[in-house]
Amino acid sequence: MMKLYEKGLPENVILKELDSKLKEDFTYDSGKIVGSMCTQPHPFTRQVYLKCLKKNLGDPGLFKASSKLEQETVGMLGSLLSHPDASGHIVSGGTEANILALWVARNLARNKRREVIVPVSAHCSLDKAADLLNLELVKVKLNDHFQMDVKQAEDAITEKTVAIVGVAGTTGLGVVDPLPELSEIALTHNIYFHVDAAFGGFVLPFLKELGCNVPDFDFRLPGVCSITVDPHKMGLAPIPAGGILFRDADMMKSISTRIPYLAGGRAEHTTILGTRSGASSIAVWALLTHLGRQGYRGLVSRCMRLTSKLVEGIRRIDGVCLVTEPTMNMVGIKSDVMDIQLVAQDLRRRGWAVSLLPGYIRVVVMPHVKSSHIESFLQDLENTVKKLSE
Ligand code: 0PR
Repeated sequence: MMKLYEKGLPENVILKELDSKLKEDFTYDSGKIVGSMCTQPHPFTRQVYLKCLKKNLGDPGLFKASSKLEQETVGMLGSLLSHPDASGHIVSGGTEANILALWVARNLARNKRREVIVPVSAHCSLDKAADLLNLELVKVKLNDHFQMDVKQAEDAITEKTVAIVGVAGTTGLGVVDPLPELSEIALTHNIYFHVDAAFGGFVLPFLKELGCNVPDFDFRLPGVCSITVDPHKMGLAPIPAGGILFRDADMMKSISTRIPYLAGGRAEHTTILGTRSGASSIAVWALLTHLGRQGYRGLVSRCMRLTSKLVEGIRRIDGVCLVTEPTMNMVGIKSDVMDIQLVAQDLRRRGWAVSLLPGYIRVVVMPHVKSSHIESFLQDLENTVKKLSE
């Protein structure tokens, strides 16, 4: 147990102790983190972040310029997702973004409606949102391509439905739901439609630019009301940096809280947090401006090349196979002949930080993953499979 000392310790002593205490953490440089959606932040963000440590977006009266930069950042994300006039915020992550989307959807419905239709593959942040907002998630089964089943989604609509949520890049497999069809259904039934592109929002636009066949998934779809898109995942921004974008600024009014004692009585919050990090949001602004479309396209292209390398390697190993052909830089590995849980356990023993989802191992080929890491992962996977088949 650690107590608060009466007299503090010198900085150098603390820094040394910190180095030793933090040794237990995995590091991105080690190449062993192959199951995370986060990555080493871009080095340029370090100086920007430090420069802006004091900025508080919760007080727009004091930090007017920072607030303007947040809106410029939202504009850049909006332009990435086919709607430069989108409104929204840089928030603490995909969880907060999803909660905000359902909060808006619930308040816009303003009646006895209580249900939100999501695929079973939806991220657990939506369970948190539902619990907080007193909503009920109606979980729809997946089709053979691990996407939300459109027919079942439509059948699930009742007079209680507040919203439909589709995912552009599922947590487990990076699958994109049939969003054009879901958008149509939402329009026909006049239901709020949210797209969780926390991961895919920084991948799909660039895959498209690289010539891949990517169906519409963003504000191009007329039914889409809001999108989650997280800079602290494939955007390479320091944690915490999520993004929530709304089609119309008016939508956010439904969750607006006036803060009468700030900014001459004009301050309004449309986020969950009050005091919130200007540094995070400004770091995203700087990074988007620095990397541009070209920078992100290069990043995505490299991650996809390494994903193909991983896929080829998995295909060569007897005993394991792909859950499905990857859509983005995320691969599900399963086995029809052995317990995949044991495979994951053995890989962990060998030092690999893989994620285990029901029935498969998830590998996310994030920008910190190098070709040599893929090679050594494949080697260990092969050794593990051999060992378990004996
Ligand atoms: N939406 C989707 C589709 C997600 O996959 C996630 C997180 C969220 C929303 C919530 O985002 P925040 O975690 O930013 O609130 N998915 C990651 C995952 O489950 C979260 C994560 C990230 C977990 C890095 C571990 C890790 O090392 O993988």
